Amino acid sequence: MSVDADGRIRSWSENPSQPRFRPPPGAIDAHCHVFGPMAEFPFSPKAKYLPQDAGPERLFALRDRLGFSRNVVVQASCHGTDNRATLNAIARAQGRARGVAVVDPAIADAELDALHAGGIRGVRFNFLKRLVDDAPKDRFLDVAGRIARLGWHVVVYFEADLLEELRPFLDAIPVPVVVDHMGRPDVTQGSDGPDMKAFRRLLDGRDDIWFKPTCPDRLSPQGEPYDDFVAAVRPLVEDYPDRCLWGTDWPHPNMEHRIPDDGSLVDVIPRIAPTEALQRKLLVDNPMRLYWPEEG
Ligand code: 0GY
Repeated sequence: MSVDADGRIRSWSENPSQPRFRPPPGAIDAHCHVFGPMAEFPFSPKAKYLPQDAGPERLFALRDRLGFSRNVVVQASCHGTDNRATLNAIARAQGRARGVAVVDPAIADAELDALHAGGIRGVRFNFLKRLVDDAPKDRFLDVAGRIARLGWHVVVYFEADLLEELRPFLDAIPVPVVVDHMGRPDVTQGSDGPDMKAFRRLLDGRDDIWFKPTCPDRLSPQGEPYDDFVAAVRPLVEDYPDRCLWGTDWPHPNMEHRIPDDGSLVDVIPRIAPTEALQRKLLVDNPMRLYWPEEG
């Protein structure tokens, strides 16, 4: 684990391997974050982890090294509802990034408009108790209703054991829903274990629920080369090819004890999306529909 003199942790590799897989032209890393830089964009007093700076320049260098064209920057919990670090990354990307914000549900419509002008296209609702203090469903539903006019969607992050309890809430969201890391199933159960079955029931209930078949590093007890993750997840991508998005999750919040190699993560892509047609949907067509619809 890498901790600096100020107790700030590093959860990303400084020298990731070069992947063997080359993403198709126009590929989008649709789940990544930035941390700070703290001197410009301080972390939230409620942050549950204190990372070292992982700013836009590092993100763009990784994008280029891995062969991606664009990023979707998802506001990380360590920045709370202050989206300036995310907006800064988008602004510096010269059109090659858009983002997902975390907002106080009481946010004014004019502030939502300003976020839209800054490249935000969705809001994230986080239900992980280790990351956030509270997750007020009623207020989340209120803000979900208010982003509909902007054409935004909701990104939700929860763990598999919360899915049944969240079903009424998820069903009531009046805009498209994207589920981070497939709601963290237990991949050791395989592709038709209880967690994947419950997740498929969610997807089958509405045709505008999307998912990210991401984070083998978080979900695979085996670790590299993530065979357990691939076996559980590939059928989901094959069966719902128009509703999946992929991302690195760089700089891998909270992964300081098991820092993933970004090159190895990219090499999982052709194993969960084995044809060029699937890879194009996962990496280009699907994220373009959500984040750059005007180019469609
Ligand atoms: C992820 C996962 C995690 C963290 C956050 O916003 C965050 O801090 O999302 C996690 O710790 O599982 O998607 O980045």
